[in-house]
Amino acid sequence: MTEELFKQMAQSIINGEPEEAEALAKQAVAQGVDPLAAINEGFVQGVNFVGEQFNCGEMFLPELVLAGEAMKAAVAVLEPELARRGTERKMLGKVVIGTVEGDIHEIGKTLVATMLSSSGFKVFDLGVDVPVDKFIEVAKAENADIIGMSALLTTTMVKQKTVIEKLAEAGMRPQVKVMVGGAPVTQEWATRIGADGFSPDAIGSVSIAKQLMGLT
Ligand code: B1M
Repeated sequence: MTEELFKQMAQSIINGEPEEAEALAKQAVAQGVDPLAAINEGFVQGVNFVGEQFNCGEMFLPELVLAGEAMKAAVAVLEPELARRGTERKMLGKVVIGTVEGDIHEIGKTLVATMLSSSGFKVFDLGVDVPVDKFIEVAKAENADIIGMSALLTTTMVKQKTVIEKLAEAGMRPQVKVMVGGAPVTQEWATRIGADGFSPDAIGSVSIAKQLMGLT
């Protein structure tokens, strides 16, 4: 029966139905289903599928956006339940993430943030058009392990370099690791600016973040 519920959960993400995802999450809570299992064996299966389909051109942007929203709706119901049960997921690390200054593209960044958070990272999402100093300020205040920066424009990706330079000036390197991404960003660019990790997609960002934490 739980297997069937997990399948429906994955399907609600694939169909991009935030209301259905929220209802299924509430149903799981009401039935006493382990919220961690609901996230990992239910919803995350759907988001992984959507990400893969998007990467191979079988699904498109609107589906991706809706899947992200559905995922957020489900996690919003399940996170408090995890905390209430005192079975909060093992926290893998703290990530401060945002889209760099001058850039308002938010979809990819939000997907990466959702994937990281669903995988057990504590994520501080600063949103879009994030000033250089804000990344550093929040990373310091929250004692973050990783700063993640998204950039979608060739004119704004240079801000990723500025943040890394300012982090070094603030004496926070190499303790605070840096992961970069976004459509124009490449491994070559990441290496050139001294970033510790790069991922071309949201799914890959989870393995990179785990690597940066020394977990794999
Ligand atoms: Co913009 N835009 N846009 N835009 N826009 C692009 C990026 C562009 C390539 C379109 C084009 O010309 N073909 C082009 C950039 C050209 C360039 O610099 N080389 C462009 C332009 C020019 C502009 C404006 C300047 C247009 C104008 O006003 N003249 C303007 C800039 C505004 C600004 O930011 N200051 C602009 C505005 C917009 C909208 C507001 C209309 C809208 C954004 C809406 C929103 O986000 N709420 C928008 C959109 C939707 C796009 C395209 C069509 C799609 C971007 C997207 O969401 N992709 C885009 C064309 C394209 O990329 N094909 C385009 C889907 C998303 C899931 O992918 O963000 O790449 P992506 O994220 C991926 C990976 O990159 C990776 O994982 C994600 C999931 O797999 N990833 C990371 C992302 N961040 C990561 C961080 C990580 C790791 C991985 O670690 C931290």
